[in-house]
Amino acid sequence: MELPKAELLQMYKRMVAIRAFEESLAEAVAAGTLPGFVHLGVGQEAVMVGVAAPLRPTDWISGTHREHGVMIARGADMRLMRAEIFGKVTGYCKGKGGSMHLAVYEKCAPGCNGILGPSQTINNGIALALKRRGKGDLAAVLFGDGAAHRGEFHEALNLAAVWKLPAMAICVNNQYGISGCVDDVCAVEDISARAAGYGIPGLSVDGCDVMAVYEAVSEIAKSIRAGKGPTLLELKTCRWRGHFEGDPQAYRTKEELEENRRRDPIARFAKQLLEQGMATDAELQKLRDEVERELQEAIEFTDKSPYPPEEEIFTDLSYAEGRSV
Ligand SMILES: Cc1ncc(C[n+]2csc(CCOP(=O)(O)OP(=O)(O)O)c2C)c(N)n1
Ligand SMILES: [Mg+2]
Repeated sequence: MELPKAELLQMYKRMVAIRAFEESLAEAVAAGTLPGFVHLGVGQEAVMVGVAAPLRPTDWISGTHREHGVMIARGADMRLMRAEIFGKVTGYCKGKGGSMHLAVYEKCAPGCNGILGPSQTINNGIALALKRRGKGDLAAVLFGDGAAHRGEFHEALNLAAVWKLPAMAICVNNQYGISGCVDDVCAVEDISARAAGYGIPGLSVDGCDVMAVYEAVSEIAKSIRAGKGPTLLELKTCRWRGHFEGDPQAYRTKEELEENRRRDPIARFAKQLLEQGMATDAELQKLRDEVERELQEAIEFTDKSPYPPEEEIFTDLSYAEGRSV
């Protein structure tokens, strides 16, 4: 698929930004300055950018506990993202969402979700609202391979299929649900094969190849906008870090981790851009430098920002108040 150079470079920059942002969070956890559970999507950048880039700004994208990157892929401001994750009042949710409930409504990204399963049923609600609005927008939801074994996965797919909802169900198969390897808990080779049980198309794609993801999502979006209902897309990828920061990963070998790094989606995309003459080394370096500067600004912005005042502890806690698609 041929895309304009500016779009390709923006995709590269966003992949680099996601990794830099996530790695800076890992450093903060290690330094003890970021408390709580943080699940990072390092290694999964092609999923986030490949899904977000071909969709319209008015399409909705939601995720689970590992999807900060999707919001960066949608163009969210890293300063407000980082401030939110650090619980600062300047964050996207005034510091009350944190990592696992981060939401960026202005980018139609209703957020992460710490409970496995409901993100798909919530997404059906968004898709139903979009269908009724009738402007051809769709709702995409990312969830893990582990979540694909939950009841909500099946219930949500069935309802979306029966009601022909404009819902794109995207299973991010990073091969693990915490410490359980997918091969030990799943009897099918491709999770996308489950789509057949609901009479909808299913497709598995290399989730480390951003262009392959882009193409698959573009095609599925066309089918959904033509009123054909949902598709189940499985993106096979790998997470480079532990399930959460601090996870000793005793359940996998060093060799496996090294093999994952060989599938590096960012290095692969850079190679494609260089080989196809779409970018020079100097252009890619410039983008990496810009990301570094923007990240430093985000760190300074967060450090200088205050925590929410105590008297606001009970405000802004309603999920739905004042919100609609
Ligand atoms: C309903 C529910 N059960 C259990 C958990 C605990 N839990 C958090 S993440 C996780 C594994 C998730 O695996 P997967 O869906 O593959 O996503 P990944 O962490 O690989 O991104 C589990 C079991 C939870 N959050 N919600
Ligand atoms: Mg997983």
